[in-house]
Amino acid sequence: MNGRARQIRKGDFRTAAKLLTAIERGDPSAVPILKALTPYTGRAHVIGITGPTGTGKSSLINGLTTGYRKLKQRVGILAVDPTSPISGGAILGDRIRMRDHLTDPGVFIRSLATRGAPGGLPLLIIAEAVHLLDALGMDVVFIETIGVGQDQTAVFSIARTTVVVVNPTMGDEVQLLKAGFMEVADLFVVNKADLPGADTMTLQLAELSGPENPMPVFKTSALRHLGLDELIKGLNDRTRRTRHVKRPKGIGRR
Ligand SMILES: Nc1nc2c(ncn2[C@@H]2O[C@H](COP(=O)(O)OP(=O)(O)OP(=O)(O)O)[C@@H](O)[C@H]2O)c(=O)[nH]1
Ligand SMILES: [Mg+2]
Repeated sequence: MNGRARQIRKGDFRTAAKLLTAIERGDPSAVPILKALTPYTGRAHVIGITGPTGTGKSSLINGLTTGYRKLKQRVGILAVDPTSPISGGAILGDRIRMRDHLTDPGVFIRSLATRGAPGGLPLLIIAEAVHLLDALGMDVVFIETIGVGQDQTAVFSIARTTVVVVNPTMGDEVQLLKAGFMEVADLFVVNKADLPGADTMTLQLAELSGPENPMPVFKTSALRHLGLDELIKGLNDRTRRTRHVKRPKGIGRR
């Protein structure tokens, strides 16, 4: 096996970071390494976290990561920044909200910038980054994206579970449908449930998804650390139902 692929398999973050830079640039030198890693992928629970700007996606990932770490799970986080690559505003913001985990050797955080590409970050880059973090031994990989733009919908085909994060104050359910969130969601989270209106919003969402096959809706407050354990349980239940590949013992662990 290629030396760098071996390093990834051992869980080496520095090699992973370098390879991610190559992936972002579309550097063909990444291809043979990614190919060599293919047999070691398909094990991570890939979770897409999406929803309108400012609903608390990064805060939620931060809180969920704390929970997963307590369960001894390793966590990869890919923050996809569709709009403002160079200002660094969004990237810095995400880093601050995920600061609890910046020095944790069991958490790998990376922002993927579009570098001004129209239509957002190419899906292929996100797919390759997930492939890499999966082979790196991450048990859970979060992909944070904003909204459901035409070009971003496909991200949710990579994720095993897609979580749509909304807020109590957002009201109008028709807007959500129009925005296309219903189609991509596996479960909804009403975050900022410390604010009024969370119960109404939860009911509205449950009704919207239809009585036969109601969509799971979770209420959380990332700010006050409420409802996060229940959400993790909901996510894990999904993994049990959908997981088809088992991670052999000792692989990707440090
Ligand atoms: N009241 C309240 N505020 C929250 C909660 N979660 C996050 N916030 C606040 O909401 C704001 C946005 O949080 P982020 O986590 O950056 O939201 P985001 O969805 O990642 O934002 P973008 O990536 O810019 O779309 C911040 O000021 C958070 O402190 C919550 O549960 N309750
Ligand atoms: Mg964010």
